[in-house]
Amino acid sequence: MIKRRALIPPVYPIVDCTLTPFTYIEKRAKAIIDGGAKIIQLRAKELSPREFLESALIVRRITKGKGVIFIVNNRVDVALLADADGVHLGQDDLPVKEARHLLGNSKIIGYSTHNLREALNAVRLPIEYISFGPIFPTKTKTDAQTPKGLKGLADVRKAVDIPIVAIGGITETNMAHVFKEGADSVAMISEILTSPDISKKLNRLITIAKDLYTAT
Ligand code: TZP
Repeated sequence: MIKRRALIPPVYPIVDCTLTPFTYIEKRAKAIIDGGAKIIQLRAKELSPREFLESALIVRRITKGKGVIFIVNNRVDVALLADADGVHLGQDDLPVKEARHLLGNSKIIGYSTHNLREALNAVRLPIEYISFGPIFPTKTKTDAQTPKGLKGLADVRKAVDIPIVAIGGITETNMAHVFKEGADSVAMISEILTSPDISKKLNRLITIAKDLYTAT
């Protein structure tokens, strides 16, 4: 049994609004939560700020009191207004220190990294976890960098002790390899959102992760 860092649950579903029409956000998020997710991120690159906030308020409502961590992608303002549990910041979003200043210490901040240099820089920042990827090719993020592979992940794992959420092309079939190379959590978009039964899919992913990992 491999040990993992406990703060970020091992399966990290992302509701991405390019794959989820605005009117389906509640249904999809509910299915994810019914499937047993303990964390959920809302990613809405293409929604207007107003629609993003509206969606975030919906996800907050359905996660509230259920022990599900709710993370807003990119936008500190939306995270604050929706009382999310945290924000996930990209390299071009508000700088982490300024975001921490606005969010206070009780909120979670995750930070995207794509190579060893970014990961090493990230560990000095006031964040709870890094994401690293893309691990494998992905169609979901059109401007994604070259896949870093399992070797890229293993190199980062050796270099940093912060929780790593691996992302990019992760599936039910390859997730075991990703955990084996040191990820604490696997973030998935298309594998979950294109599934004909999202709750069952989540349930299966969580069971697989549990068999592989024990929390530390
Ligand atoms: N960041 C790096 S790859 C990616 C993001 C947001 C997209 C991951 O989507 P999928 O469908 O799980 O490959």
